[in-house]
Amino acid sequence: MTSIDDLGTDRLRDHVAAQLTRSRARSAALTDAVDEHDLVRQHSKLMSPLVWDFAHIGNQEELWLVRDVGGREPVRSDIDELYDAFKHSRSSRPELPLLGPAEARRYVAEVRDKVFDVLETTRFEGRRLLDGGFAFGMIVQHEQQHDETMLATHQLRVGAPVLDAPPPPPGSPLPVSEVLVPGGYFTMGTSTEAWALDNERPAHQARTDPFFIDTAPVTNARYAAFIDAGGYTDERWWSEAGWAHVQQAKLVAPRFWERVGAEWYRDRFGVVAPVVPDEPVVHVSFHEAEAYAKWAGKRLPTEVEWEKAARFDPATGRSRRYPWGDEEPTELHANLGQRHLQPAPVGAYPAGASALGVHQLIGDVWEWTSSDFHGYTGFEVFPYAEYSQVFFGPEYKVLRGGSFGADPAAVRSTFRNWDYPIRRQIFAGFRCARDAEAAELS
Ligand code: AVJ
Ligand code: FE
Repeated sequence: MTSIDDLGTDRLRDHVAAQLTRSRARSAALTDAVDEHDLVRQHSKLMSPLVWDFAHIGNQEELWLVRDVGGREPVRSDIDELYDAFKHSRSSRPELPLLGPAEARRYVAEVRDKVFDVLETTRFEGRRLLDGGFAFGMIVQHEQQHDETMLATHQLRVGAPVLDAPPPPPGSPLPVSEVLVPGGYFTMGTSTEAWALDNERPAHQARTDPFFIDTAPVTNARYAAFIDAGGYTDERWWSEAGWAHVQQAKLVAPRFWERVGAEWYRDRFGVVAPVVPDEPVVHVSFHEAEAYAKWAGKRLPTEVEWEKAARFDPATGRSRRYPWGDEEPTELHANLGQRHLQPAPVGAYPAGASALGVHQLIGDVWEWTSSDFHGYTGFEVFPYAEYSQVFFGPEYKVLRGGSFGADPAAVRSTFRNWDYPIRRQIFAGFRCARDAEAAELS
């Protein structure tokens, strides 16, 4: 498809239905893969039990699509409080009187039945919530975001592997390791993308100085060189907060890495194997990313720089929807949607490169930026403050680009993710940038 704005009502309805169905198949696969005990137990204090995510997906869908858009009676108003993410911390959720697996499955199916009924009769107009099918798009993205969270829970789960996927395409060396991004203004954010969330809006002019950005995310081989150079025990590379954290948490390597003799191994969804040198490093915190960059004589990009490298086309001066152009991602453009259960090696997606020649910006690993999470000038809460506004502030860092576990419906070049700088259970890596010296500007 091209853009949601170009679809007629019937085709938009079909598109929504297909996205809802595709998302539910993923949620079902992630929850059907384990037994009932694994669904209700806590695999990590950082995560909810899988059965909480699953019923929460259904509850959000009920709140927005059955009750608000559809104006229907509640399916179950008695459970709203249990599945309100602001009422109970993740670590306390296993203690709650949650719906059991069978009950949760019945509940989400009943909600979905009603949603298809609402979808049949909804015209996509008259309310901002309905423009371009936004409310449905928001719920599709919400389900996919929780599916990525459930995938991270699977990564933390101990036991025999239950997930499987083919390997990603092979890599190939890139001709250059960094490219120059010209200074000046470009269009950042969006006011037109129908399913863009509030924090991506509005489109605005943003300026950068000229800078260099790496053509690929930092690889395991490069990251291992930082470890071997004593990076984790050298205070020079760390911010004050990063240094305090690395010592207190006794960090020595990315999460899920273990040294066996002279070699690094990693545990990925229960499969232990040697770390592959040319894959992007994953499961590092912002602090580790920042320390690596300093050690390498570089820095993290700001999110303005990241988006400019991803979207700016110097030939036309306009910003693209995706690095490769305006078309939706295909399997040739990016490693998304859990098609592969790992980041792809550097150079695996030549068709996904940006106009400036930057690779793998979308998919593979979320990329830490140096930016705090704030609303753009002109930001307006829509449709609820608890999606992004309540998280604005210096305690969260912005991540960009999506991971192998992020669905195409939930990733765009304008999409903004955020997390605490110490978090490592998400599928996060990074790439480096640096200022351009006057002598480098021809
Ligand atoms: C955008 C990934 C930070 O999972 O906390 C899910 C998305 N918001 N339910 C999160 C979200 C409400 C959010 N992130
Ligand atoms: Fe949620």
